[in-house]
Amino acid sequence: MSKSLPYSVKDVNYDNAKFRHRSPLKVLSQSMLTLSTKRNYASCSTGKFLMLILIFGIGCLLLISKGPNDSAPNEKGKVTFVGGLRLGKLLRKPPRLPPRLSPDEGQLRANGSNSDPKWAARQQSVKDAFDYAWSGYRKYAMGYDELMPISQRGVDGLGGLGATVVDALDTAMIMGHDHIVSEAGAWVEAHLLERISQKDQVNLFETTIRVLGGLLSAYHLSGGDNSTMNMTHNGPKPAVYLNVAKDLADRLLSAFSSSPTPVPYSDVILRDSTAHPAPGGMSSTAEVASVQLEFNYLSAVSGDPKYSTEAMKVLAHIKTLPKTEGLVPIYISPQSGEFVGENIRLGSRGDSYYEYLIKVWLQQGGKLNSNFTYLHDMYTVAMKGVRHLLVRKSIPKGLVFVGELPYGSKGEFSPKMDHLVCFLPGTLALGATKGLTKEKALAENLLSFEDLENLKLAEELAKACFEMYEVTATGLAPEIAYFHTEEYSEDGLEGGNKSSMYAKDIIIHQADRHNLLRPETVESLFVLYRLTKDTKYRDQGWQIFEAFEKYTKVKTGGYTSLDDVTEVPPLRRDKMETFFLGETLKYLYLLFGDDSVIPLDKFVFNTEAHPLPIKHT
Ligand code: DMJ
Repeated sequence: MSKSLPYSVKDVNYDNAKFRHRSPLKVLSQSMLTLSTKRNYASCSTGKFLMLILIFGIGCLLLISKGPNDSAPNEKGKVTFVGGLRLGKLLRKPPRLPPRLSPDEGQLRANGSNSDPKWAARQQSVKDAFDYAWSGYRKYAMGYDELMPISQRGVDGLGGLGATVVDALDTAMIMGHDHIVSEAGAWVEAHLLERISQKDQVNLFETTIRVLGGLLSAYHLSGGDNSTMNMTHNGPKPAVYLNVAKDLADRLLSAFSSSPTPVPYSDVILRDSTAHPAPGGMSSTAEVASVQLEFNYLSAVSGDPKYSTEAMKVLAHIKTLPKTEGLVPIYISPQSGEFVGENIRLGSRGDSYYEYLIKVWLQQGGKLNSNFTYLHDMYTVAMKGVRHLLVRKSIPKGLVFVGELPYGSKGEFSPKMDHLVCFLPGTLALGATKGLTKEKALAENLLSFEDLENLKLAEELAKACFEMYEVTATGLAPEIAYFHTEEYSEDGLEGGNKSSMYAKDIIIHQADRHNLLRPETVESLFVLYRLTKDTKYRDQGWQIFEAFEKYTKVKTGGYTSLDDVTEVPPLRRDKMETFFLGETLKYLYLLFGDDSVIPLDKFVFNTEAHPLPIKHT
């Protein structure tokens, strides 16, 4: 099937065709007619002389144009002229040029994936899946934190702030689901302030990344902050989102003010704005170091520096603590301000510490020699530490993975990789090119040795993350995988897809076979596709999406987590996590769509996939 031409090209062909078929005879007669209307002019002697020259010239041209070797029949048997002068050309007006796209617009359409019907259709499938997920939630669980799709009811697993509503809101805006923006926005406007003032205990980190982050993104995408990219005209005014965000953050600040050190407590009682440590007293390193994007942006748009000041003290404090080649233990004490234990990993409780080092630096303008350069330095050292201490290759097929050091760098290496670690390929690529395409960054000589190493590792790790899906019977990744190495092997714990060439490389323990609809791999595929333009990342994302559709979609509404991805049909759990709408489907939608939507050199995504604008300095 022939593709329809862009408007500008169609118009050029049309204009040229208009002049192509005028015969020389027609041209001559039209010229004489024109001359005859100018008799007065021809009656003076200069006029007669000019007219003679003109007639002589026309005669010569006609003779030349009828030479036998100088013509060729066109497809309709008429004569057109090849090589010789065409009389018509001399006498006609220049063709009217069609309207042209500006270079930027032209570029956008040329690269825009939505001009490719295959990816446009796939993007639409993700949009439909989001609608299906939302409809199930709205039907059985509206206002609860999460949907239990099998039991067809809601559950408050995150403190009762309607976390799915807020996590889903900006995804609906980005996808152009106006009715969902209206429903979710109306719920926020009608209920959220009241909920915040009445609820009991919430976790500082989870509430910041999902609820505060979701509100701030919704504020920006709906036109707040003088945003030029108003993505929606539905739902409440941006100021509504900002007011709720401020009220929530004011209460969350008690986690910082109650602590004797710059390290915040992990839990907040919303209704009386008090805070306390988690049972056991420790905070997770990732949790205390992954609230800064949100608090910084809130300070920027509210004009009140207190949010940013408190949050940034944590990172400035961690800068002073001893580390292992930039790597940090997963626990930190709000009482002493020191790290606790030696367990180093980029999975749970460690992951987004590393993510926010580079993203906060990017958010603040991404400049070396600024007040935030220390974050870039900490990130650079840490990634060098990852490459030196945590990266290994599996056997027999050589997948590159990131393991753990549960007893520090002097203890034994564990070839265990949480699915959560799959955020790292995306973060490594983003940190290397700073959101530019690899092609542009290379052409402008912007990549250091470290950047190139990190980019290479990003692509290798993305492969291991994808193979964690490919190796199972369902095509969905387990929560945790172990990798077969010279030192570590276990038999009989394969993923169930015998045709995978990595069946022997990846080991899945019985207790780790669940899938929570997590986003990290598709997040990295999205970032890598944007930055490298390698279409394999889109293909892999589509394969993962199809597996979600096949095995996690619940007939009565919503999607569910699974208990065992190594068996078909898989045992199901009964929970649709908020991040399936906030992150997983958003990243898939963006992966199949146009690069101009939320460009990576203008936005950073918080760790729950809520985009926040990069500060212009
Ligand atoms: C999300 O809440 C965030 O991405 C967080 O940083 C890690 N875990 C989940 C998704 O898996």
